[in-house]
Amino acid sequence: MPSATTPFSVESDAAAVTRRGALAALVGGGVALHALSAAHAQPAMPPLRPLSGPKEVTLDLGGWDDSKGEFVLPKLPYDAKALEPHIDAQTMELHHGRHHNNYVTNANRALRMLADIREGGDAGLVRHWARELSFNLGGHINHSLFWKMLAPAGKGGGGKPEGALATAIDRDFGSYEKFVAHFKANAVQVESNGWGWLLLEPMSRKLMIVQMSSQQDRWLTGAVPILGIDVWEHAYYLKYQNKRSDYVDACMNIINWEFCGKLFDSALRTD
Ligand code: MN3
Repeated sequence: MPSATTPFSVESDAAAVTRRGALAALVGGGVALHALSAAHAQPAMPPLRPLSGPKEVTLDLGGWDDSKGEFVLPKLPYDAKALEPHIDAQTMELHHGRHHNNYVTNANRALRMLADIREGGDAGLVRHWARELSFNLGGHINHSLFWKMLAPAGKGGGGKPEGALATAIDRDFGSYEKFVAHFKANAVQVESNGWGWLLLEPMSRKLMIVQMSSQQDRWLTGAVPILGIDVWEHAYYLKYQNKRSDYVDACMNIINWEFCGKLFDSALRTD
């Protein structure tokens, strides 16, 4: 296993072409990755579906109540203590029940305030409430995804990605081990509060690892989230104090790769 300080190799142009061709084949029908070469012409890339498209995955986060017309706190998909010893029950209860709940409450409030402004309120406050909406709704979406991106170890959590996501990780990062080293180093090195993300970048259709500051800053328009780790101190401080790297290591034992794989598959689907 490479350490977090392992330098990341730069692939050759030929390798890059091979890898792009491989994803095209992946999309088109699942041709084996190793059977492709740089000499193959690239088929036209089908357009990405929007994030809201695949109903069975992205609309099933439980964060919106259509009858109320407002955002709601989704239930945890497991008991608060189910992620122990990697994440302790008290952290989960506070993180979900207070922090996440605050994002929901404040996102709804921002929407109400913006509606009031449209009915004659102070238009000069749009900037303030737009910022509040962006931050709090970002927090709501991030956490709604995060709970589902984790699962109890041995009960959906842990192991390795499979299927198309595993193939794309090998293509874009060289190997699963190189991906993990890069992903962990990225999350550990987020400055102050934020997130480390694996995403599908919509123009290149490649997997990329990026950082998010706060709950939304530095995000890429159109990016499809595949895996995110919350590295705000509230996510780990009770158990790990300032040892963020230990927390990130622990998280890798409880990743729900099946859910992450569904996000990836849905992003690739063109029907
Ligand atoms: Mn959080």
